[in-house]
Amino acid sequence: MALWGQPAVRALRLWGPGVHIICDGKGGYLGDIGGRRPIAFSAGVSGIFGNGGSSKKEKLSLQDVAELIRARACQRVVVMAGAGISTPSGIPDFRSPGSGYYSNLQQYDVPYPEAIFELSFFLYNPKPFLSLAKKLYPGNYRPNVTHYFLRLLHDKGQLLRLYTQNIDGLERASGIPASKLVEAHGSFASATCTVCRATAPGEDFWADVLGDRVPHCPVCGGVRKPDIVFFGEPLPDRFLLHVVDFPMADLLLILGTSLQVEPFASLSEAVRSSVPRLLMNRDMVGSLAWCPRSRDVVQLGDLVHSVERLVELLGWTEDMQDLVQRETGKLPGCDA
Ligand code: CNA
Repeated sequence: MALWGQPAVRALRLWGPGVHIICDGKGGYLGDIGGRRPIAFSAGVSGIFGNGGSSKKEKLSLQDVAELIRARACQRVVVMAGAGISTPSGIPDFRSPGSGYYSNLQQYDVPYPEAIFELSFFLYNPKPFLSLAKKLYPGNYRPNVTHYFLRLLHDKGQLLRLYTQNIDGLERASGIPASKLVEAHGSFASATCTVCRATAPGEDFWADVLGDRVPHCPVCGGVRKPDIVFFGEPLPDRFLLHVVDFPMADLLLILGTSLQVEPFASLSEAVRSSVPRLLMNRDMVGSLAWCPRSRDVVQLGDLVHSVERLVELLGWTEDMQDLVQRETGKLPGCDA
């Protein structure tokens, strides 16, 4: 699927508000100030919402979005998710003041926050990353209402794809099939030797990490790194699915992300300008703040409350309760 050259999907995991994207005020990209051209998104398909560019449209509310989903006017929902969907499961995000990783660096022996996801630092001292990894061991945390809402969207046949920046595996744990997921920043499902590139299943990596050993390659002795995308590394090939998914989407949900990491963040601009974008986050972020569109809906505040409100408006509360009960019973260490 060589639609884009490798450099187009290099991970530019920016940690500050350093990306300045120029848009034309109608939701279209013109370029970015840094000279790095964002991915050229196609916006040609005309869908149920017309061509979107010029006609005046009513402002949408959360209730309107719920109605579009409930009436199945939106059947190809694309989701962009970030660390904020997993904070209610107990996994800290990066940027939340007080609880986020940035505020708690003293736990890790790193000279600056980015170091934990830098290959050169990992080769010098893999322990800080490995201790972070150990905390994310599958089974330590459980999916929460947001993960199960996305699973329900899939069960209803309306989830086109879930793009996540998270590396905690909770989307998989909620029962969303791998075919519906793009784990844009990789996962712990496999590991690769940093020297000879030999790959291994994630279980081998976990055995070492849980035993507080640095994982080494049995072939050449190099350090093994799980297939998590570090700064400057290419994103997984599946990320290229955005080229077909985003132009086809009829609704974009953006959940629990600061939209500060590229190229992921720019996907928020990749849906057609007529397509509603619903942001549910604690604060206003990214292109929805600096390049808003007429069909944007913003629901600020705690994600669990927002999702519960949406589920209620959808009339899916009972379905959710059934799903959560069924699924939590399947998770390890749960007697239900
Ligand atoms: P981030 O930059 O930390 O932003 C998280 C966003 O979510 C912020 O805007 C928060 O205000 C918001 N948020 C947090 N909790 C809630 C809540 N309960 N309700 C509403 N909003 C909330 O994280 P991003 O995902 O945007 O940044 C991308 C990085 C974070 C990726 O490279 C990830 O690999 C990395 N990360 C992942 C995890 C994980 O896998 N769970 C944890 C920490 C960091």
